[in-house]
Amino acid sequence: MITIGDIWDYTWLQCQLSGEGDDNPCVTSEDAEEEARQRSRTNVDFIVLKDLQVERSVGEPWHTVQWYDPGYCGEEEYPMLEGGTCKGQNDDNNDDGIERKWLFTVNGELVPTITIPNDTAQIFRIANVGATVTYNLELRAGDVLLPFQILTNDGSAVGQDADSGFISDGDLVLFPSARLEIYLDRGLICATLGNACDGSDISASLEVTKWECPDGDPKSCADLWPIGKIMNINIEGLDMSEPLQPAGAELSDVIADLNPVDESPTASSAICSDGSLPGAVLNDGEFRTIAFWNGEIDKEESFTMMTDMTPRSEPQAFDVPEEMTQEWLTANRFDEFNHDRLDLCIAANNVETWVIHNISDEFHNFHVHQSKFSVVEISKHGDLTRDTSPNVSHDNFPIPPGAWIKIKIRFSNDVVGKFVYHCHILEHEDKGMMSVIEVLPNGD
Ligand SMILES: [Cu+2]
Repeated sequence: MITIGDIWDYTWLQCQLSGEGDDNPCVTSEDAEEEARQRSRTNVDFIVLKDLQVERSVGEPWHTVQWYDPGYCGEEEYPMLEGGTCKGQNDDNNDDGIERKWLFTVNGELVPTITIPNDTAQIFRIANVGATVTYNLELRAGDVLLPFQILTNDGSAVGQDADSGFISDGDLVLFPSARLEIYLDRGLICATLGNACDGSDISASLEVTKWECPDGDPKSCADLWPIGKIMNINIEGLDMSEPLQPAGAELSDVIADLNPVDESPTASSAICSDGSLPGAVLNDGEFRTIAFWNGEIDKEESFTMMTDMTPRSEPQAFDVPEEMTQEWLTANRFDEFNHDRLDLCIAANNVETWVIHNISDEFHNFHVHQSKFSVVEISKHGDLTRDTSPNVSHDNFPIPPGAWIKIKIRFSNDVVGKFVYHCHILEHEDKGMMSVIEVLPNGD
């Protein structure tokens, strides 16, 4: 994983030190000294999640499998993890003479232990760098879910300040490529543990857990992944008397960018690289339409992403494929990624609004290169830890089956050229849920 900059570039505990920003600057030198002291007592660690499917003939070296198999743990609904691999895969008594392991690594290790020293707070920078698996993570101490504060998702600060931090003890749902940064506050954990917090060490863990589809049926919305512990977290000497230390984070200026003042959309005189004209400029209230679809019901599953450049002001009825117009389907449906095909061509120097439908029967997560976006409306959300306030910018966003989201995204002259937008589940994007956008230079 590559990281740029420093967590304290956009996060603080009580106030921002000199030169860091102006959301909440430290006022006195004492404040600044205390802030520096608190930061020195805050560990910042990465949690890099990467799963691997490997196999070998008995006695041969391990190698990764050629074809990824969601059922690699077996056909149980929720196979259990044991020691970071599927339960039972540690026994090498397979009928076909091939040993298999599905490794759920954390920082390259199986079930590593991290210790949070006494008198220390903790920031975890979590990333799902796997290709396909979606993680739903929980922090647990035995049966108790531990609370944490979400600082950022996908590198963008979640709207909050020291008084109104986004506290959660729930699901950390990370689709492929998703990142979350969370803050573990010893006081907050102690408040949750109550009498158990008597100054002795707490054995906590990071667990992959089940997750709920919007309709409550776990099998209805996505592939099912193995569940169980993937990391031990030893919190030393947790003591009730330790104070709360909520953290803050600075909202990115991307959002301010999405709300231009005194600016009218402008057309470009440039021509798209396939010779066509760029899409019409969107007027107030208008949007373009994108849809994820898993192909026709009576055919083999395919992975398709369709884009309609036509400005519209009413969402189309996309609940079932039959309701799509036949001409639009014929013109737009694809079954594999084609990097030569241009799906969307627009002029830069505009804020675009897109409505993205998931008309398939499983989750997809929307991702676009070059620019973050804000989600301004969502039809139904499900059980996802995502701040959907329009003040938060996103890099990828999960869309439940049957749902749609409305996003706003600014394309400046800094991002002209061709790039892609896609579902970030590797199998899906490779098989066609990926489209090419061209942004044409426009004005100055
Ligand atoms: Cu997908």
